[in-house]
Amino acid sequence: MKKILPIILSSFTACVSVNAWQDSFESRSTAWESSESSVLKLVDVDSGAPHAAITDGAKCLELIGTKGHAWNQIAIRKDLVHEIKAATTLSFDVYVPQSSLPESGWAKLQVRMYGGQGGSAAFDITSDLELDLNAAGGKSYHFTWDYAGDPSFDDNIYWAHVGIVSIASGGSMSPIYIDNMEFSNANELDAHLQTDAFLLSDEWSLIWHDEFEGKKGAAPAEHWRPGAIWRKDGTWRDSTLAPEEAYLDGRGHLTLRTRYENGKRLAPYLVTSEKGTYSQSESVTFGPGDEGIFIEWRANVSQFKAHAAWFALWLFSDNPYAGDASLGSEIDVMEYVPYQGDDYSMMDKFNAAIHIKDGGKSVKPPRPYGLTSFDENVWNTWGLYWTKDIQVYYLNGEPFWVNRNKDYISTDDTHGIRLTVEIANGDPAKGNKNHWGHAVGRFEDNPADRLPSYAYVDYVRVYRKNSK
Ligand SMILES: [Ca+2]
Ligand SMILES: [Ca+2]
Repeated sequence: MKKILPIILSSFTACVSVNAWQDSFESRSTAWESSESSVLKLVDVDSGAPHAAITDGAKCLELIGTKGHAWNQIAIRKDLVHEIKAATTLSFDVYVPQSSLPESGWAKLQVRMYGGQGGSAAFDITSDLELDLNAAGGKSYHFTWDYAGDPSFDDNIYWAHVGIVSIASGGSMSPIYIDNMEFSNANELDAHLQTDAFLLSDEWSLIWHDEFEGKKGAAPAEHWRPGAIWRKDGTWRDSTLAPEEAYLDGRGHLTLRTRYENGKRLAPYLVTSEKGTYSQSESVTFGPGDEGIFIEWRANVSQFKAHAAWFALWLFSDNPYAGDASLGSEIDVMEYVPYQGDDYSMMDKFNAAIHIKDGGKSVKPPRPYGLTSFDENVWNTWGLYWTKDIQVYYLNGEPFWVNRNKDYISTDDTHGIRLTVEIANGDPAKGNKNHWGHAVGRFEDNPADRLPSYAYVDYVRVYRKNSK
């Protein structure tokens, strides 16, 4: 996770349904405005557009830079604030003839979005499309930008502009062609997935669950095994692994306690599988299978407030970081990282993400920092609907993230379930910040009202759609 700056989270509704906005540049005029150094035209093949430039209908938008500038703002629109606020993603098709590009160096198209309430912009973000100078004749591109996921994006705005800029290391870049522009909402969903009520149908069966019933103080069932064992020294990050800190409360809940005792930062870390540690017969693992699966956790973090610790509900495969989701992934359904600083609070937000490469790019919900707001004082239910094509992440029965990026959707069935507390002290050399970017200081310096901290789990349930 990147450094967290003071943020104002938008009042994002979990399940938004809007009609996608589309412009195919078919009408006589366009609301795109040229600059003093550009000319915009709606063109068809008869008026000189390359066939490949028209991807929808009969016309496209031709952008001509009239000056030889390496940097050229060639088009701007000022009337899309409603569409920008309602959607999460901007996409369009681009065609660039090779003759439009410099012979050497580099060239890119930059899309810029900025907006605010009053005179000055509250945010100003860009996304670049690198162009291939060596594509013989020319090349088609599809530009997609999940701008709502940019940490700086703010939808609490009254105006917004979208600009298209051409930038080349030398010479000019003209003409280029654009078609099939769309604002879409990545969270739009089929009606039957807009709540988790489909689980009640007889098409779904509960295939595995733990309700955490049992005597007060008892250890959880054996399928919850100590994890992070590969280090062989009983530690993980800055914690001492302490499976005995996970116990039943006698009222149907699993308690995960973390505390500072005898110089040790005790933290429980429970897994249903861990490659290299547990055999297949000792492991319980899941994946989308052929029909899809739904995994549900009910948890409570109202007593989990220790800075430098975090609690997570997640899945981890045998082979999570191959860079190929078909081989497995890390699926963080919720990570709660309590922190209250002078500038911002993380107390009522959780993180979700999918990782397929250690230290590599991850995908997150399309909102600033991938963080979702929730009521941290009550019980909440997190759910993951997972097929080979889509993952829908639910909070209290409503989607908070729809992931259709198949590059990150694991089709592998070796994912174990994890209920973990991890501890990482802030680094004094980096302003006492942990690797999440929060100035958490040291776990052991938490005041008495935050230590011990407790996370509670009411149940973990796994449903599978019945075979047809
Ligand atoms: Ca068109
Ligand atoms: Ca229970």
